[in-house]
Amino acid sequence: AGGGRRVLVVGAGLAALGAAQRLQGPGSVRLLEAGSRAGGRIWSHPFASGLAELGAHWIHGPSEGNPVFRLASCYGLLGPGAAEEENQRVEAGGHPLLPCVTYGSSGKVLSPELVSSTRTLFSELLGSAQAFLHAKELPAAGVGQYLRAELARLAPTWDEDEDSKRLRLAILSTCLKLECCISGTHSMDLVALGSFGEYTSLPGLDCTFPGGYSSLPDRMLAALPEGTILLNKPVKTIQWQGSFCEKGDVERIFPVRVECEDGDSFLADHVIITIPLGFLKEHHHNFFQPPLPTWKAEAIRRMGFGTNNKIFLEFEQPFWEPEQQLLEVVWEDESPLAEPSIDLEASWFKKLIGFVVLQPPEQLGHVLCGFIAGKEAEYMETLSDAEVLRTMTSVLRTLTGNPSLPAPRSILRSQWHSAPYTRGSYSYVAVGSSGDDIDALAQPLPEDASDPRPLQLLFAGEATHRTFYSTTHGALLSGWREADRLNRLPRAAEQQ
Ligand code: 6YU
Repeated sequence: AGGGRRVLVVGAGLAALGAAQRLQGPGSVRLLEAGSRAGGRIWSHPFASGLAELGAHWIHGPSEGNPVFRLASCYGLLGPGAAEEENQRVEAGGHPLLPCVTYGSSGKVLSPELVSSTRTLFSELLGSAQAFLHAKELPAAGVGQYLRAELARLAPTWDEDEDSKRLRLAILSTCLKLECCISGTHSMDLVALGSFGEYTSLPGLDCTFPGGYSSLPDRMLAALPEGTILLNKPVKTIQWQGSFCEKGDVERIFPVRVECEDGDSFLADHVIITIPLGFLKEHHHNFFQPPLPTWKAEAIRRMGFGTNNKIFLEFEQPFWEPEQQLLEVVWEDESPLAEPSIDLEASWFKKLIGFVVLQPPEQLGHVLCGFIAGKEAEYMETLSDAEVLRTMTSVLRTLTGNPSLPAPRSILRSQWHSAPYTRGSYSYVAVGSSGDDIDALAQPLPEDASDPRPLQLLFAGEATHRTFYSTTHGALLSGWREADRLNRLPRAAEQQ
């Protein structure tokens, strides 16, 4: 790359691919990816007779305002139902709406009326938790404390027998655990009440990719010039505010030098950093030279980044009915008003919220996808496949009341916390943090806009989108945002 700006992008997830796709003007773009594939937290993996999504599962809110939906439609990657206008108008509030059966730990299916009225109560409470966005005073710091205080106030007013009350509280416990999966956190107590209303849901009935979510990053990558991406290239350090030149060309000075773990190094005018917040939290002190300014380092520290994992189980034959698409799990002795167990070894599996039935079974086989968040999900990562499969078999036998329910034929699970270049699943606004920290994370460096070498470091990735954090569309928009920032840079300022 002789003339024009030289841009490096660290990572090859949706934010990075979006940035590369959008950059304009003369110059070169190169993606440095630590792993052996593009897509990052989008990862469709062969399983049973089809694919399992180890990372992102749905397009949340597939409608015209969702860039992932628009791009996937334009590439022809979605099924016929997804494009229907009727589907796009559904207000699902960011959740997939699936026909459900709820198993209780006594081995019986719980009353759908009780489950449905409890769910309605929980969504109303959750809605009220989102209303504190611009409030001057907060009744609690965390969403969890707020919800529990409301439940403690309401429970004595429930006009029903003790047994129904007990079951209602147990169902509410599952609702809270589901919320932990959605927010990617160990406990809703850790999620900031004051910012909870800032996350924005788009209209549309959540949909999946018939050919796997990975078909999207694959298509984006295929549209880039050959050689744009270097795989298995983990970046070790980024030196900025420097004056570097290539051997034999002392004329052209670059402000940034990126060094990889294998010793290779690359010089650039601009680097777009899309690495997950989990990695940044662990490594930013040594990763950037000079270190990040305190305001950015503090934003990284304050923001939340937790774990949501999936456990896929393949069965010879389904034990569920064909119309059931979500098998929910309720531990009948639990209550959100009681202290949760801290014995991970003895009760990690109780954090599992249930299983989504993968569709269509003719194509994918009889596969359940379990969801589990928090420390329990991280503990699960330390167990072997055989141990997890054994525990899941025993849980399902308890829930169905069938001690001879056949064990699953095979298992696959995600291990996002152990993944060295991710260290968790996605970001949330933690107690002590706010949307301002997301904006601080997104601020380019050097911070002085009149610096003669502007925009040396740019920051993208899901954790840098103030209203769509934790989603693929947030990631994509953040990549486009940073590319646009560079595209707007006056040409004169690009050359030193
Ligand atoms: C969505 C969904 N979904 C489930 C699970 C997970 C996530 N998401 P990337 O990590 O992709 O790329 C960075 C790259 O950088 C990566 O490849 C690294 O290897 C590389 N890298 C790191 N360090 C490096 C180094 N040193 N050198 C070089 N390279 C390096 N989103 O829309 N629908 O159903 C789900 C789900 C289990 C883990 C999800 C979902 C999140 C998305 O997957 C994620 O945001 C993007 O893919 C990230 O892209 P990126 O480019 O930023 O990073 C009120 C309120 C609530 C708030 N939450 C509500 C929304 C709920 C979110 N839904 C999640 C649910 C599921 C099931």
